[in-house]
Amino acid sequence: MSIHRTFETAPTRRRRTLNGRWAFVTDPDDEGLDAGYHESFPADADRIDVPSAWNATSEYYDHEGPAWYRRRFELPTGGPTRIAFGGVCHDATVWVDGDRTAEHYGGYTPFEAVLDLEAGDHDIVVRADNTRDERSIPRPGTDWFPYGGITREVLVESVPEAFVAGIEVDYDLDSDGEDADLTVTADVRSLGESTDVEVTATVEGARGAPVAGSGEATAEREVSVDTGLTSVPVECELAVDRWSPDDPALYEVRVAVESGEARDERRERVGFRTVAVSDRAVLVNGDPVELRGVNRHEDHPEWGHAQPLRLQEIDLDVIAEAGMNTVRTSHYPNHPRFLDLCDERGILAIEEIPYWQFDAERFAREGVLDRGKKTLAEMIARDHAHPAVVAWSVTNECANEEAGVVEATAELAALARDRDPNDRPVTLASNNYHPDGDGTDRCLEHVDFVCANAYPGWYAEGEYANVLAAVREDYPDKPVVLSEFGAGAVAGERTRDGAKWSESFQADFLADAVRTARETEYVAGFTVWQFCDTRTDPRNWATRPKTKNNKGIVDEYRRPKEAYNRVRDLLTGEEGSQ
Ligand code: ADA
Repeated sequence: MSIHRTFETAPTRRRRTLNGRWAFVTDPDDEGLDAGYHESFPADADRIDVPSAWNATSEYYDHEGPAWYRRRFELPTGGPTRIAFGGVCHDATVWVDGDRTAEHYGGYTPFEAVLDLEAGDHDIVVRADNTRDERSIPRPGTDWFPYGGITREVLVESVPEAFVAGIEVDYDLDSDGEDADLTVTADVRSLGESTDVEVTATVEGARGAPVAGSGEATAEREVSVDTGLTSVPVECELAVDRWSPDDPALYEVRVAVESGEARDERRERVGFRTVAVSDRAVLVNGDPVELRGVNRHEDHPEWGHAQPLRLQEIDLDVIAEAGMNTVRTSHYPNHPRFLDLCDERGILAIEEIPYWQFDAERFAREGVLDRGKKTLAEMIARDHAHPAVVAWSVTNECANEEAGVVEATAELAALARDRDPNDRPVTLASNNYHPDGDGTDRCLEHVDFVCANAYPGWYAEGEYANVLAAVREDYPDKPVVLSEFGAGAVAGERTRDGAKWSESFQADFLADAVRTARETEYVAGFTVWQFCDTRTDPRNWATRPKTKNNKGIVDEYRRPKEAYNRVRDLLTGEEGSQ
């Protein structure tokens, strides 16, 4: 298994990770560029782990701004070398041996550089910047903590002159879902002159997955590729076992590029299923599936965004044990290994990009829409093969009553549809129907189902039933997911009368809202705000007890609150049985 996924992704490549200790220095006055840290790194630098989030350490707990990383690595043989970053929060610049080799904006999606390097020692320097300003995504003032750092894995691997730079998996299932027509598109990147390559795509049951599908197919093509990227579609057909939440059958797609003696192979994993919507439900393989779930941040006091595999597994255990089947990855693309685990366990995911509470003025600033579009395209390119991902969410609680936001939303929704070969539904989270909201939400015209965020009874007076009815009145043909609802509870706070901030207040509140959602026929499901207590920013959220968003149904260390047990009993049918 690869370190960054739950399956092997590039078996032919000599690969190593650059995870481990790097030299590290913060740069609060942003002097490093002028001082040339990429050429002469400060001698008194500290050391830090990669991957990690510097804001999850006591030394750099509050640092917002640039910071610099450096390490050496040794290559046993020279040649084309791919250096891949899983995620650097949020603005990254990379130098190798003093040369600027990569830049990337957006902390939650990957990027890479391919260089021709000689055998021997090399020096890599990264500048990571988590400054939030008028053009940043996320924006300043988020009610969550955009940790800084190299928060996901760094890989270095040798590749041949012609190699698989990317894989797109597009398929159609026949009407009874037993046969799949597949187009596997290999993005072949060639560093040399025009050359002939043979591209082979093989599909077969995923080794090592809890449920491996049966049936297999292979197809190949010979093509001539020029220097740069060439997309090579390879088509095949096979009889398949469908993926479903109850029976999550997975397949491995192996793409090999051969040129002379050289062979490169890269793998992706896929599950065959359809996703669509009716006027009241999300349909997986044509059947309505009640979405029962949580909103989950990649947050933990020790790790922040840089979550180890074990924590990802624990979180999914906790979610599944509550009788839940859905995660909204509020509010950004999650680690792809977390989505691998969702695929394996039959947990559904709604994946989002970090347009959190943007208004038209912010969208209109130079580069802001392009940055978000790039993140959306990168997320879809990275995650479209995951059967668990059932929808793309393009915004959260933006000022949807403003014309500029409606225009931006239309562009984002169109881009998601254009880029996703599997035609998933597109959604967004609207709070216009919150009792204090602005009413009719025209952005929702551009999505397939409505995600409604509302906190009646917490931030405002009101009833969930009325919020849902107001959405339905405007969009009678679209299913509604109650995508955020919740109440704060300080873990351990118990009062005789169940006062606000106590665990019992939260438990009663959530049980009522979940019942209302489940009793409303056009409601396709619900995702509780939120899975665990999360860090927030005292500068903006001084009113949050313990500087946390305390609406978790488990605390920050995943210890269940009363609400967790209550919701679990509701969903697993044990409520009232004691
Ligand atoms: C919003 C927002 C969440 C969180 C929540 C809350 O709905 O989308 O990120 O801030 O409110 O707890 O108030």
